[in-house]
Amino acid sequence: MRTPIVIGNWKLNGTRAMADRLVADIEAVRPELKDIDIGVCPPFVYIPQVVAQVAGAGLGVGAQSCAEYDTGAYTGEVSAEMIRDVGCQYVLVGHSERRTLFGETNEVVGRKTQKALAAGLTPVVCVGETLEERQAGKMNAVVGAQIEAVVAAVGIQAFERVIVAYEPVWAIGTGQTASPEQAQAMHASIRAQLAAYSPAIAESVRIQYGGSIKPGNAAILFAQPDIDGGLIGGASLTAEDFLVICRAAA
Ligand code: 3PY
Repeated sequence: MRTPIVIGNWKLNGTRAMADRLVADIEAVRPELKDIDIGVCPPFVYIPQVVAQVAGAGLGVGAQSCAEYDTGAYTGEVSAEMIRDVGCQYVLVGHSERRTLFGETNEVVGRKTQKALAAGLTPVVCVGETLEERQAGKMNAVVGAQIEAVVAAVGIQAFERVIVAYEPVWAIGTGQTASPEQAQAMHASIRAQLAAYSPAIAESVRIQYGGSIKPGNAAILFAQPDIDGGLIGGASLTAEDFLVICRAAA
């Protein structure tokens, strides 16, 4: 049995006060949600305060990206080691906004996954196709190549410590969500791809769905057999919505 995991991706949003309130509200309900893992990914600058706040509360903290380098003259970058050093457990890697707006290729995502694992973090590797790719029937090939690049970089065994997040690009920040059937089909396809390397790892790897998950559609998505929770964007910014989504995964 895979433990569902719900992670809030705050993106470029928040203030110290907002982080404080949101985390306090999630923590207050955490004891009722013992059967799932929950994490939040604030912007870098708020990570230390959130880590201090959640100490011992069973809430994981992650960063939204990490550098593909360890150290050196890379202005503006933050390494996986640093992220681990301030107490994070997770790091998102290859979110579609990183791929499309910041030019992260499959190879870069592979290297970042490698750095995250080496630092002792759990990488949440995001994959997904654009609308054009889906309309051209290329979605399985595109997502398959994204997964393949990570397998090539870290090896299949490392997937014991990797979480995959399937986030169709056309469903991110658009209000459009993949239907439960579309999402399930892609999750099953990712699992089948991994099973060709190791059936045991394919069975145990957690695959989250992401892309406009809301309180109203979370339960039906999470009810699909190969969907193990969600990576939540806008709806993770208010405790009310985020907690409805967490409850749907429990
Ligand atoms: C979204 O739901 O918009 C996301 O990008 C989650 O990462």
